[in-house]
Amino acid sequence: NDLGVVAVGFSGGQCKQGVEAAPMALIESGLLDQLHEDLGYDVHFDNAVHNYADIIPANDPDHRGMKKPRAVSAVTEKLSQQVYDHAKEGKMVLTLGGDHSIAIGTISGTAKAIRERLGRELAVIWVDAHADINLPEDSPSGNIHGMPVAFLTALATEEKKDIFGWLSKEHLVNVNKLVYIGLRDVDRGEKRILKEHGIKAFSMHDIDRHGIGRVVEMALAHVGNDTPIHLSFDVDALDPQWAPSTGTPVRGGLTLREGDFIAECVHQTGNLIAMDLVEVNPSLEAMGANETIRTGCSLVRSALGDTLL
Ligand code: DIR
Ligand code: MN
Ligand code: MN
Ligand code: MN
Repeated sequence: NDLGVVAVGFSGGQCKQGVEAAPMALIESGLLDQLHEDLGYDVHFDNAVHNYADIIPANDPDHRGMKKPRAVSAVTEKLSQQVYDHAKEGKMVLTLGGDHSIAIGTISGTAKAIRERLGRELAVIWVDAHADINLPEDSPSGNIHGMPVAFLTALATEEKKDIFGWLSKEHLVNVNKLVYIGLRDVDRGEKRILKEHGIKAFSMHDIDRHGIGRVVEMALAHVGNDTPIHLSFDVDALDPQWAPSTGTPVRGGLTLREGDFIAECVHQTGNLIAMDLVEVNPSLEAMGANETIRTGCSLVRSALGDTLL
């Protein structure tokens, strides 16, 4: 029951300071102790929140509209290796972000490890208010946390080695192994991509219509019941009532129980191999920071097997 934990104090995929403080806040609130004491994991953690200061280039002009492209590329390339090193040994991997651009590192790392260990393709369940699948040219913001899925699926590609050119075939995820839950703020170009590629997506409308139980059932059916799953959880999938301290809150989101329920069901498949928890920003809506951190801890515990009874 081994769990590798990577704490990523990185905020360069978007413009607001503060997400880099989330891993320490989550850990200080006792998350890793709970995973060990209550859920029985052997936690492998290097006791460091990585900020990658030594590999972030000083000169990093915009490229194809992307902001801080070399910084995000360098950090995610390094993170990819860290996550791979855990996953190739068969450990479950928990990554605490950081903004969602770090998923370029985490998912590329697990995708490669799963191919090598099991000869399998990875499935990704992306729980988020946003689709994070903008092509650089279509992005309204230039923030790379709105683009990770585009790079991970090779819908966006780039030759330059120092701007995601390091991503190779073994790092990538097939668009038909991807499923979204919680969407409610999707950009025009993203809607086109989702349609064009027939990407499975459950919006808040679908959750209202079918209920969370049926939606999770459909999402897991799409993934298939013997496919390794990487759960990438953006805390802004939850309604701001439950997660106010995040960079781009969107009203009309999941309740805490709906978020936990998704995580619990993914755990129950027995196929979860990695989870990211991202976009907790304790410096925003400081009044709600504790609430948001509690929410983040709850989501992680649920995904890692906390049971209510
Ligand atoms: C928006 C916001 N779609 C963008 N994305 C966010 O900047 O590309 N993702 N906030 O989490
Ligand atoms: Mn012990
Ligand atoms: Mn989001
Ligand atoms: Mn996101």
